[in-house]
Amino acid sequence: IAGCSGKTSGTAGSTTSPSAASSIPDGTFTGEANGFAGPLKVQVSISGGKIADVKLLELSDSDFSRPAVDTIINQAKSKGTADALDVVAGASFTSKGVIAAIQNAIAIAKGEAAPVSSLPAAVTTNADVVVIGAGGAGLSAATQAALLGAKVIVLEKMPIAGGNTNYATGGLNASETSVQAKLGIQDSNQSFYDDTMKGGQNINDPALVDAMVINSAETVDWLLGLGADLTDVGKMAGSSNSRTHRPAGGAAVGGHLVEVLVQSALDSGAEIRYNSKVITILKAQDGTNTVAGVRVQAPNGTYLILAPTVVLATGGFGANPDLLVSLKPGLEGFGTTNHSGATGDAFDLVKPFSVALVDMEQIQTHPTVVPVQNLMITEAVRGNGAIMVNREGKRFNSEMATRDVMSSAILEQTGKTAYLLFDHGVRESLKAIETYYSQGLLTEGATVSELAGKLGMPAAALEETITTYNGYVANGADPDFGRKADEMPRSLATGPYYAVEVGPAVHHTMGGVKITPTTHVLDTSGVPVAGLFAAGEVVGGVHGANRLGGNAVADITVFGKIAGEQAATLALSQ
Ligand code: MEZ
Repeated sequence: IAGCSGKTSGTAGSTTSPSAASSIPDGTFTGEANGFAGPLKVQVSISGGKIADVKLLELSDSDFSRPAVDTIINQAKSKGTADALDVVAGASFTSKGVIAAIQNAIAIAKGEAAPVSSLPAAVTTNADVVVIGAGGAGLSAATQAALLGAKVIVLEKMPIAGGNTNYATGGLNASETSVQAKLGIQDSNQSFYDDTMKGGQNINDPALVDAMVINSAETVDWLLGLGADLTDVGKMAGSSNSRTHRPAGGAAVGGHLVEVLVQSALDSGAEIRYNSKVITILKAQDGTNTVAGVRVQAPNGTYLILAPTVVLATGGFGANPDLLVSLKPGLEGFGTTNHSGATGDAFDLVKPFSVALVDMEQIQTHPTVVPVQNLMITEAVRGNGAIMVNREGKRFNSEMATRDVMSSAILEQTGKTAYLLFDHGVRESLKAIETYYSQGLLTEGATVSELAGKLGMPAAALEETITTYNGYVANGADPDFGRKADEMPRSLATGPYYAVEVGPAVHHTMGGVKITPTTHVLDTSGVPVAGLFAAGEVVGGVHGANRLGGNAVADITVFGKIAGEQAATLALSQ
């Protein structure tokens, strides 16, 4: 993908005193990111804690992209925030680029990203632990390693932290947790393990699944201790019990966790360097398969960090269409929910260490993604009661089927998309829906028949579908598709009604480097590469052939924390 090279930077302008209205200080800040063809630079003026003005300073993309840039800039000015800016149909790379540049300027304003002028000079330095990637896994590793006393440097090629974790919405799966106990939810580690293996078609690495499950409750407590809110627990597809933890009211989990983890990493002493791409993992000169640090490309030059341990937390490759299609040709033409940096850089980085890769061809599509705009509608909407209908106004599958099954079922419908449909009761049950509403993604009708008219669907058929479904909710059984009673938490009886057209898009790459349950990276002979650890989507084997919704956030936080612990312990013992 053009525009994903990480060649980004940001520069600070003048600042004045912080505004009382918000944590964003007033002033003018320059943010940069890559568009489709190259750099994109914007100047953002903050007044009263809100975006007052955005000026385009540089655009390498063709003039053809200018309308998309103007649309995003106008949205930012009218909303006054860089949140929930809507990617422009047909110009997604340029749109994502300009959104990233505005976010970069805001991150610089808040002191969360370093402007170019303050980046450390491009000289060789030392660390105990180098973490590659500031997504959820990298930030968890950095926090834990720094809490244990290690000198930690996190290197992030993008201008902002978070990676795909920024888009994680539905929640974090964990069993036998203190939160579940408080809410009176019955669950067990055995059930979480069985569901994960079944969802992954039993090709998962059982030892990794076991480690994720066994450590999940403790990791939830760790995150709560760092200040996270995981007090709402819902049920997601493929899970036998309610175990998906998220902030109160069903708000999106990812952005919240990124905020908490960036703060925790910094508070515990870790340093985060943005716009800093690792181009080589250094190998010890004694002939052993041992890491010795990294070579970094930053806007101010190329330099080395010498370190006895490296944690790979670079994420997956869901935004690398060439690699995706080479592994799974059927994905030609599919969109992706991933951020533009998810290009699978790690696989080149680890080649000199003969690292073993597993399950590379196992790539998941998420079934409910808005076509063209590639915006994911969280599975939690179905978990909280939505149904799916085709263009004929009929249900066609249990909406709580796993993502592989649901994606295939949608592709069999007329037009290869379907409609996710719910009522006002479902909307009120899940705060995440407010984002979709404010983005203008939802078609609304005061009645089922009005909604059908707007969708061009036969009204009588849609009314019959909803009446029949509401009867199944009342009886606690779905004879048509076997949706279970506790998967139908509410009837669809309170107008207005809402619908959004959705179809499958690439979401998660289940394959990656092979690790032990303690996150040591293994070579092709099954021997650990000394000093090399990995966590998160860069790892293969945890999810088998299909990841369950909510298991990514469990994976990144559980194994990120373990990787930080292992790397720090090894580095400090030397
Ligand atoms: O784990 C996920 O990918 C997830 C929960 C996505 C979502 O639908 O919200």
